Formats: sequence, C-alpha cells, structure tokens
Amino acid sequence: MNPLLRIAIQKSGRLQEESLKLLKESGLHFNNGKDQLKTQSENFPVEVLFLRDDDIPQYVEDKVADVGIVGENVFAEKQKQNELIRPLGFARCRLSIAVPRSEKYSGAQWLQGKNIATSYPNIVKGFLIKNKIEAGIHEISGSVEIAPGIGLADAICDIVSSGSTLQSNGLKEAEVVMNSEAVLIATPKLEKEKKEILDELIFRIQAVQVAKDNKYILMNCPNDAIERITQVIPGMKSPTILPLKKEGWSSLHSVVDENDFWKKINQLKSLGAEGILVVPIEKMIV
Ligand code: PRT
Ligand code: ZN
Repeated sequence: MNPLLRIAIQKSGRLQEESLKLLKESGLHFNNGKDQLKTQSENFPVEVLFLRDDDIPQYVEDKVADVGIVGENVFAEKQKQNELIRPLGFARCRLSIAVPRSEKYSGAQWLQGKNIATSYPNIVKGFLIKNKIEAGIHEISGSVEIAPGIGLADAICDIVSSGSTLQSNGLKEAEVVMNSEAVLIATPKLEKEKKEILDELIFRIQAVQVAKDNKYILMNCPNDAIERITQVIPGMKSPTILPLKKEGWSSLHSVVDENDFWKKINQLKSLGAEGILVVPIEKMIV
C-alpha cells in the first residue's frame, strides 16, 4: 500500500471549515463528511483525522498524525516537538492581555504583583519573563473573560478578534502578546515518502494562497494611455496588449495584487481605462 500522509484538523470549531476548504481547494477530494473520526482522500495519498485542536500538537509529536492545522496560539502554548511549516492565512486573531475598563493601564508594569487568568499559561509566562514582571497566573480552560468580574483575577490573557467579548465584559485590550493565524505544523524528520507527499501538498497550498491575493484584470484603454496605466499598478509591468477593432484602442490584461488594484482604480479611470473586468484566479504557480 502507498504511504498515506496523516493530517490532523479540528473536529469542530473555528478552524474546521477553512482547514477542509483549503485541502479541497488544493485539489483533494473526499467523499465522506466531517462527522467521522477520519476520512481518506480519493485522489491524493492523504488521510484526515478530526481531533480537538488542543490535542493536535501532541498527536503530531507522537507521530500519530504527520501534520496538523492549528492556531499559532495553540502551537506556541503547547511547546511540543512540532515544526512550523507555514502560515495559512485564516483564523486571524491576537492573544492579548485585557484589564477592567476602569483601570488606568500604563504599560506592562501595571501587571506587577497582579493575578492573570488565562488558558495560555506558557505564553503568559514567557511574556512576563520578557517584561521582567512577577505576576500570578491562574489557569482556567474557558470563559476566561468573566474572571475579573467575579474577583478571580485582576486581568486576563485571551484570544481577541473583534473585541466585542471584551467590551461586553467590561474589559479593555491592554497588550497584544502575539498575533495568530492558522498554521501548518509537522512532525520533525518525516520519512522520505511522506515528506514528498507533504512537499506536493505545500506546493498546492501555495498556489491557492497566491491565487487568493491576485486577480486577473482586463480593461480597454486608449493606446496613448498604455504606458501610464502600466506605471500606475506596480504588478502590471508587462501586461498582454491586444488590439481592439476600435481604432487607437487596446485591451490590456494582467495579473495584479487586488489591494493595489482597488487603491488605483480612480487613477485608471481618469487615464481613460474602460470596461474593467476583475476575475478571480483559482490557482497560480509562480
Ligand atoms: O473544541 P476545540 O478545543 O477543538 O476548539 P476550541 O473551542 O478550543 O477552539 P475554537 O474553535 O474556539 O478556536 C480555534 C482557534 O481559532 C483558536 O485557537 C484561534 O487560533 C482561532 N480563533 C480566531 C479564535 C478566534 N478567532 C476567537 N475569536 N479562537 C477563539 N475566539 C474566541 C475567544 O476565545 C473569545 O471568547 O472568541 C472570543 C473573542 O472574539 P471577539 O470577536 O469577541 O473578540
Ligand atoms: Zn481547543
């Protein structure tokens, strides 16, 4: 039997859907759903294990899974024998210290001698050492944000995304300890066959990620504006130019970073660009 690369992803929660979507966009087909413990791809030598995200680093260290997808926060907290392969661009958030809104937070020294409730004791310990602060760490596994309100701690360290959870619990974000997004982790020293499968998967993931940041754009423009238009958008150094039937006009095609494009759209129009089309790219090999 061909070796299978075993990938652990979250069974249910914030990472589950995007993790599976990324694998599917990378061309992997699965015929059964996520309600199982594991599933095998029909067209790629990969088996997916569905686990609690907190357990994934340990499974990867123990080589029960070869690779895994977890939040960088979980990777950093667990401190297992995991190799960080690459960031995946979803589930972005930050791990922050938050204090009651009424407090005058003047900097990390405010935390001296205080008690911090968190589900991330190792990361908080590292933060305190780095800032030469001595403070108590109170480890709790859920509903961290209520700790100050019930007198359990002076401050918390927890995941923040929009900030509305802090807001509704009378807290304010005081210090960003780390930024996080979903990451691909792997067991160090993968055997050769599995490493080859992983390299192929990484290549495909990269093609999906690059494609997401770029758009294929087409526009019609007067010939005498081509030079200036290609200077406006940095990515458009060497566009494809096709003559239009209309005398003195061309169709200009290029691949550009979507953000650049939106910033320059008004400038393009004032230079005479018309009929602008922006088309998504499915895969892009650079
Ligand atoms: O059951 P299992 O253990 O697998 O899942 P879980 O409950 O531990 O994790 P889950 O699904 O909540 O989150 C998985 C990962 O998603 C986290 O480890 C982060 O890397 C990432 N992530 C991204 C988040 C958030 N955004 C997020 N907003 N994880 C948690 N939150 C929570 C946060 O804990 C807080 O309660 O959302 C609240 C804050 O959100 P805002 O928008 O109110 O600021
Ligand atoms: Zn968890």
